[in-house]
Amino acid sequence: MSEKKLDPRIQAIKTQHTFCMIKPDGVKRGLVGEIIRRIETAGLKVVALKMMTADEEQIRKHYPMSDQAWVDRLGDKGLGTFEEYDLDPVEFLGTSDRSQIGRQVAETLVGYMTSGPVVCMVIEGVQAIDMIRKLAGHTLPFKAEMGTIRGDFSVDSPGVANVEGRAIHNLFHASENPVEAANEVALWFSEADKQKYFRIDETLMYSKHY
Ligand code: 3AN
Repeated sequence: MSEKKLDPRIQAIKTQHTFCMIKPDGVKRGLVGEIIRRIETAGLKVVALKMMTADEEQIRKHYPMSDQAWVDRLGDKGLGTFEEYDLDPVEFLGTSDRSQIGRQVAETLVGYMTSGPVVCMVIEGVQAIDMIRKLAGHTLPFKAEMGTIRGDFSVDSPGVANVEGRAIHNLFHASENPVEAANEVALWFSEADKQKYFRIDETLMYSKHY
């Protein structure tokens, strides 16, 4: 069976696109090459790539900051952290209101993500969204498994970050699901930015033609 005759649903799984980004701490620590190496050697294809310094407006679009449910979810995570460490959020953040804490955490994300250049990428491959999330590891560095980007190269905890009023420095962002991936790819790249090419190893890795 030739590639062209593949069922479109299967073709969509094989060529799934996801968005990922090396955050300013990853760039400043000289980890650009290492992170891209991990993505490529896993068998995933970089189809668009750029380095830029994002402005506030772009980051406010990247994180759904006008979505109250998203802000509240972030607030809940922050509150959960204070509970876990037996700390009083009012003492450190001046409030225990989930929405207010969510807003505060969201503002720290804007500051962090605009603090230096980032490297943005569109990655293509078999179940690329889940593959890149797996390579990234857990959001919180101290929980990220060894062997993942965040587990191997970052050490930070929300217990420290929230109290210090800053974002968690976790090096890398990756879209979580197909809706998020589609939105983020479209936010950071145009259709023309995405390249089509064959990798020499792709037939061997995920094709009948080996
Ligand atoms: P991810 O970036 O891994 O998809 P999300 O979507 O759960 O993680 O969270 C978005 C961002 O919010 C994270 N990148 C992180 O900077 C921040 N964040 C997540 N959990 C916490 C937390 N417990 N305390 C403070 N900030 C958090």
